[in-house]
Amino acid sequence: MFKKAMVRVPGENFAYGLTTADLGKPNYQLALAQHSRYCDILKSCGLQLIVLPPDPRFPDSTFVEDTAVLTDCIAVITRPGAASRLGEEESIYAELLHHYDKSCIHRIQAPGTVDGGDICEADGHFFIGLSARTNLEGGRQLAAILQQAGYSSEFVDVTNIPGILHLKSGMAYLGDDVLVLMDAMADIDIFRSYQIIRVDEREQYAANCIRVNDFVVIADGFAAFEESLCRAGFRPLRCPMSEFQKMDGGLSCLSLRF
Ligand code: CIR
Repeated sequence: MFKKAMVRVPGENFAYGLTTADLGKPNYQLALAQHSRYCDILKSCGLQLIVLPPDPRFPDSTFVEDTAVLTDCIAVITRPGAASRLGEEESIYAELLHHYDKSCIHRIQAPGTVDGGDICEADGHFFIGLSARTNLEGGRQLAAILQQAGYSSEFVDVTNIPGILHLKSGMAYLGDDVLVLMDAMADIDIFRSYQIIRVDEREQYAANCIRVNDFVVIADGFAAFEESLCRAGFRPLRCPMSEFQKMDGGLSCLSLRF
């Protein structure tokens, strides 16, 4: 069960962040409205929200997930893999000091890089995506920190999977051994022991969803995926995400849940 989530309100320069999506420029007012809806949904799942103000130094800083990996007993402050995002993690570290004992907060060191979007936890086992943002050195540091804390992990190389920025752009863990996997990842051997909900290529963006206590928060507009979730016994809640999708962001990136 998650109790809290940390989010950061998008800043006015949000549209100047990094993106590869060819979906046009986001509308700031609509992004604020969608962010506010996202916060309301998390609250309706029972979470207490920690809402950080915009950080105009970093246009991508609303995507807080990339700055930390949180577990029940430790926090790992990452070292974001994009030069323009390096430094976002400092204010998250300062905030996490209110929630974790300082001795339980670890840090990825240079030359390692890790983006939280590459890390997918499945009940104490961590899939660590190696991507354009998370390098092998960063992955190894994270694996060692996790191992010391009693968690297991394994690497998933996603560098050659087209159309995804991070591991979790293409997958999610829903609990009870159920994985959501985009079509291009559904046959990776590492995932064979899980029950798989496969996301059709046309609905690929929907693969980034989040299990929050009794619900699964999904992006609005992906009817076939929503139907598969209901059939598998999950309770989906839809959130409009168009403006974040334009900046390569998904549902998981908008919060740190713990
Ligand atoms: C970036 O390129 O870093 C941001 N525009 C999007 C980050 C999305 N984060 C995530 O998937 N965890």
